[in-house]
Amino acid sequence: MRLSTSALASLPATLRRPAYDREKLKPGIVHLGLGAFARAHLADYTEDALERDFAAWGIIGASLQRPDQRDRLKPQDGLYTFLKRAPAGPELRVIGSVLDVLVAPENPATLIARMASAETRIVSLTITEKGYCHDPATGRLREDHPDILHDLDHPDAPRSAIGLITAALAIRKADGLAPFTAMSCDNLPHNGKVLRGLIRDFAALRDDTLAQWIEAHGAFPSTMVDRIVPATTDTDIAEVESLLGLHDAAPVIGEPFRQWAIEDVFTIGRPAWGEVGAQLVLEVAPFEFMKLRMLNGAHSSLAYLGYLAGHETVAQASGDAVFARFLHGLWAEIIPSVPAPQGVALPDYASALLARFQNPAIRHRTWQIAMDGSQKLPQRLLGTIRDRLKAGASIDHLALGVAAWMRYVTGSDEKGGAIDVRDPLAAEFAKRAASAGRDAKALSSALLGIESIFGTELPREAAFTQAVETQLAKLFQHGAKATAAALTH
Ligand code: NAI
Ligand code: CS2
Repeated sequence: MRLSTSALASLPATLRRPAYDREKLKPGIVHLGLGAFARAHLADYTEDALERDFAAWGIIGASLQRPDQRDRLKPQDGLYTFLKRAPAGPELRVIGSVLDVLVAPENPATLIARMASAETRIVSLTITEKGYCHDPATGRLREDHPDILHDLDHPDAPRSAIGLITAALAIRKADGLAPFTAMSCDNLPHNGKVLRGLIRDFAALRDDTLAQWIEAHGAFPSTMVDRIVPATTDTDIAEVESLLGLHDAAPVIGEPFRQWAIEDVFTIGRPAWGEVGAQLVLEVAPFEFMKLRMLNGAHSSLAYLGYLAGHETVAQASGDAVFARFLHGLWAEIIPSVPAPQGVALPDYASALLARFQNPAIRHRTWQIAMDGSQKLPQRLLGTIRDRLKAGASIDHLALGVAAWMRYVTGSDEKGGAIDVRDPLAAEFAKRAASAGRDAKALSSALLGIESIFGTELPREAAFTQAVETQLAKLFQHGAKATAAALTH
């Protein structure tokens, strides 16, 4: 039998399911990019908030690309299972806060109308770093981006999140409605400020008065989001079915840990997230720095080094003593660049991160984290490197993280096998790698020349370019594990 509203009654009484009258739940949030993370984080917090303070905060999800999420959730009335995997064992919860899923490419007007509706008070996003059509090094809108060019030509049928949000805000302005709050939940530094700039700049390309209205009345809270949520596999689906006793085509898997720091600026209210563990703060930056640099910087470095050393998952790579030691050395380089949030001891935070990475119940593939490095490196490693260079401090572990990315994007692993490199710039990497071969100087110089990743200043810093070139030469010569083992700290 399939998970559905009518099937809920067949579940064991102890199994957590919506503890509010879901038939009466009205929508209040549109979420763009309804992937695994949003359903294990935003929707989980919102489920708790609805149980605490029932109000019109149901979520209408939207995919801007494929219909698969909608096709899996619609037959289940939007219900799905969240399987929390702790070392002590699994914990199931059926989540009901997602009411429906729209597919933008099928009918952008329907999604825009939903966002423009007075019912919609928040539009949130997890569209991956590449979904913002921005330049990762500067955070500015890429006006030459194919989706942006398309949306300027087709303002009523946009395909980018930026175009869709702007089109909906234009209708709200014309209808005399307040703008919804646009809340990014992606791993970008000051994600609210970046989103505000992108929407304002895109609107200005269409209509200056709209841009000014958005700038004057819009709300774009920055957030720091954290929960490790690997992509769901067929094995996960089978395990959930055996635990639940029902078939769920769209479960999500995650760790028990969750954290959410949110700048408390909302135009028309928000769910009771603060009452269920989210931190409503004036300034998200300390939380962002800490998380993006210490968790995500380590995640990306470990993903490239671990993959090259033959580790399929983060748990396997961080469980390898050589890479656990590398992580300690990396955090020793990162921590001095992170202003600790009040009450947080960063060495303890690092120890907690290692335990989270080593959770054997979470099968987070190094290959998945390795994706889209061109969109991730600036905020995860390069900002820290700039700060360390300014301080005249060592960057050997950080440079090895960048060098491992370079080695990875050549598309050839240490056994000569092909690597399926997923990145908007994958073709560019392949072209530059083909001409450089295994020459560390040529390859590092070619990749450092990609301005949208490294900007113009950093590639002029000899301390940086030489450190990366040295580590890359060692990777070619000795491999990832021996190169990491040789680092001292
Ligand atoms: P996912 O692959 O399950 O979902 C990604 C969503 O983004 C999909 O709906 C996809 O259609 C959409 N998308 C991809 N490229 C897009 C584009 N160019 N334009 C518009 N939409 C696009 O991935 P998941 O796990 O949901 O992660 C999504 C984002 O959430 C991450 O990129 C990150 O920023 C954030 N996040 C993820 C965490 C995790 O552990 N998975 C943890 C913390 C943050
Ligand atoms: C990961 C993140 O895929 C990746 O790039 O580093 O999604 C990571 O799992 C989250 O940021 C953890 O909160």
